[in-house]
Amino acid sequence: MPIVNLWATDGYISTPDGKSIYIWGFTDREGAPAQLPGPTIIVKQEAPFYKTRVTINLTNALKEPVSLLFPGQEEVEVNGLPAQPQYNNGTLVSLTNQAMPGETISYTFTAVSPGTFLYESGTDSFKQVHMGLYGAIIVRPWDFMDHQVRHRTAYGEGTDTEFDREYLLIVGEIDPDLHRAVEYGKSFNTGLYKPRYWTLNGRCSNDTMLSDNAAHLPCQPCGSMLMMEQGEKMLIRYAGAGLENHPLHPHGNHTRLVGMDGRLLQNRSTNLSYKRFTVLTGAGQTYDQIYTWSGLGFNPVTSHIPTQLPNMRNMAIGHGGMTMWSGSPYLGEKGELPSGMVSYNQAGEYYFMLHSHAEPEITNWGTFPGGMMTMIAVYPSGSMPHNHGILPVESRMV
Ligand SMILES: [Cu+2]
Repeated sequence: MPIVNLWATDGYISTPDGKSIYIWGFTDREGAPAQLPGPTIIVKQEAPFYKTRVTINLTNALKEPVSLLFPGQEEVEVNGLPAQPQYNNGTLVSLTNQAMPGETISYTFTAVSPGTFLYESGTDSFKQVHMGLYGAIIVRPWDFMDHQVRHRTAYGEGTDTEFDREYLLIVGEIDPDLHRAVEYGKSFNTGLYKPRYWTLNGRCSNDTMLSDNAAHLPCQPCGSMLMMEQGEKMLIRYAGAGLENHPLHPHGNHTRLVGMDGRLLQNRSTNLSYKRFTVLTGAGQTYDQIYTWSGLGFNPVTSHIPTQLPNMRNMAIGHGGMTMWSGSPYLGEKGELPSGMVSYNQAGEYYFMLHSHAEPEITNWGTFPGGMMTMIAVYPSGSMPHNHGILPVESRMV
C-alpha cells in the first residue's frame, strides 16, 4: 500500500519580474519550505479485484487548521474512519477532517480509476487553495509497463492512450494582494479577487521553460518545457488548480482528448476521444491529451520546412549578438553559423507555443511575455536526451 508523508507549511516563490510572493503549500521533506505545486503523487493500481489503497499522512506546520480533499477518489478515510465535513455550532468550517496546527492525521483512499487527479485543501478553500495548498495525483493503470509500448498508456492496454513522453501542467493564478494579506495576518475581501500572475507548475513564463530544480527557484521545482521527438506521442495532463478557467492550447497541432477528471473517454468499446485545439481547463478539472507532430517527414538538414531565412544580421540575439539562431523563423532549419557562435536550436528542433488564449494571462502583471505560457520543442528523431518527459512509474514513497 503506497504511503506518502506531506507537510503543510509556507515558503516564498519568485516571479520573473523580480517579486517574491509568500505562499502556503505542501512538501514531502520534513522541515523543507512549501513547494508550488505540492509534490506529485504517482501510484500504480493493483491488479483487478484488488483495491489500491493510498495513505497520505498530513502534518500541519501552519498556524491554522488545514485538510486534504481527493476529488475523484473513493472510500476516503481519516485515521480509519470515514472522512466527513466538519461543523462548528452548525456552521460548515471544512469540507473534510482537518489537521490542527502541529497535528498529524492520516488520510486513506481507494484509487478506482487511472488518470490525472488533484488533491487540495478542503478548509477555507478560497484562501488556502489559492495560497498554494494543492497538487496532483497520477494513477497508472494496473498493467502499466514503461518499457513496453502497448503497456505504456494513460488508461490501460487497448484504450488508445499509448504515449512516448509524458508531461503534467498544473495551472493556477496568483493575486498578490491576497498573498500579502495572509502573510501579514490581515483579512481579504474575496470580492476584490484579481489575479496578476498565472502559473504553470507554480512558475510564470519565462521561468516555465527553465529546467526542473533550477537553483534559484527552490520552492518551484517543476519546469514545464515540453520536449519530444517528431512522430512521438506526447501525453499532456492539464490540471486546473486555480479558481478560474483557462483556455489552453499548443500550436503546431490539435491535441486528442482521451480522458477527463480521471475517466477514460470511452463507452464500452466505443472510443469517444476527440481532437481539440483549445481546451478550456476548468477549475478543479483535469484533461489527459495526446499530442503528436510529424512535420511530414521534417528533417532540419535534408528536409526542412521551406521558409525565407532572414539576413544574417537579424539572426543575432542576446548581449553583443553572441547568441544566434540559425534557421527559419520557427527555428526548424540548421543554417550556417559563424565560428564560435552559440545556437539555441542545436539539433534544428522546432518550437511551438503552448499558452493560455486569454491574453492577459500570458503577462506578468500586464507585461508580456509572461504568465501561463511555455514551449513545445520537437526534436528530429534520435537527437533528444532520453530522460526528458519520462515521469517515474511511481513517486517516492515512505
Ligand atoms: Cu496560441
